[in-house]
Amino acid sequence: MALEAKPEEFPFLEPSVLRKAAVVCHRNADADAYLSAYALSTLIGALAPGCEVHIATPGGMTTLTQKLSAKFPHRIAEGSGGDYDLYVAVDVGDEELLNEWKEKFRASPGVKVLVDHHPHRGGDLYGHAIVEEAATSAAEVVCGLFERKGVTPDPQTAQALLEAMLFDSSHLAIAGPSGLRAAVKLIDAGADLALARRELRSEPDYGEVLAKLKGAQRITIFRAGTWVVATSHVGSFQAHVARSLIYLGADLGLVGGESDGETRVSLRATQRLHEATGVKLGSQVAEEMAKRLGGHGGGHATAASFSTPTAEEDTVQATLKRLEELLGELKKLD
Ligand SMILES: [Mn+2]
Repeated sequence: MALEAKPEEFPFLEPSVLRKAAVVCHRNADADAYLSAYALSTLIGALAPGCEVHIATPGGMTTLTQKLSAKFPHRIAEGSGGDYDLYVAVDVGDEELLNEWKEKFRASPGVKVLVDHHPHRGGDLYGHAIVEEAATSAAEVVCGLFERKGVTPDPQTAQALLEAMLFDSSHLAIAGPSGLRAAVKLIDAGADLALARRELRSEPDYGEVLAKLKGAQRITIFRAGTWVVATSHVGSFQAHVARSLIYLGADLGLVGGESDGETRVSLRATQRLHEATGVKLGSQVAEEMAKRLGGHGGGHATAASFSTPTAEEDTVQATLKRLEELLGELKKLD
């Protein structure tokens, strides 16, 4: 079990001996992961000026992140060469999402820190964990670290953090008081809100549009009491389609898909459903299903996913059974 660390003790080793650090994002880095890593790199640079910092993006980045990384460029770690004194995993959630870096963490004698807003599920991979589940982005946790270390982010870093925060908080719509306060501080530090909004806008991705429209065509509707549950299946973009089901008005969306012999299921729920029923999709559905069917998964109360080698149809049926345990009988609508 990682120690719940005191943020003011970051980076948990004497800055003067810190020569090389790696900040590692979750697989297919999103804007929150990459830009939080970018900001952590400046923080490490401010605390340990001689330190060389690499960012690692196992399995690459999303299209939007690629665009943002051109504006916030950073040295990217190549392959698995070299060892580091300090490893910081950021926005990772499930440690499986570190890909080959998980083994690198294990094998290295360096200091390993987790900075995250996803719940940390034990394990001994990290020596120190700075986790704030109430934060709506990893960037918000990183902002707190800057503050606790008495470092003011430079305008470019403030911009990166604000964009990460907007990206992960539906443009602050779901941010809490501390997220809003952090956003204002970043603006005071030189970040431009209008620019951040513009830069997060991306060209529609044809594959994503197609997946969402096909997903809508294939909807099956269930009711559990007054709750509306919608399911669908697509080969990719399951998370986007699940979110679309919520936009269309479902209280809970479940989207399955099979690729490379693996079934992926994404789940989304409204805040209203979570508050009224107490159901947490991450711990009570995604993690539970991964345990029952083999595989891995997790997430937040209203957004979660899992993958399993079990066939898609069996997986979806078993997940609907699990939802019945939590919400009551599901009646299929014709
Ligand atoms: Mn995040």
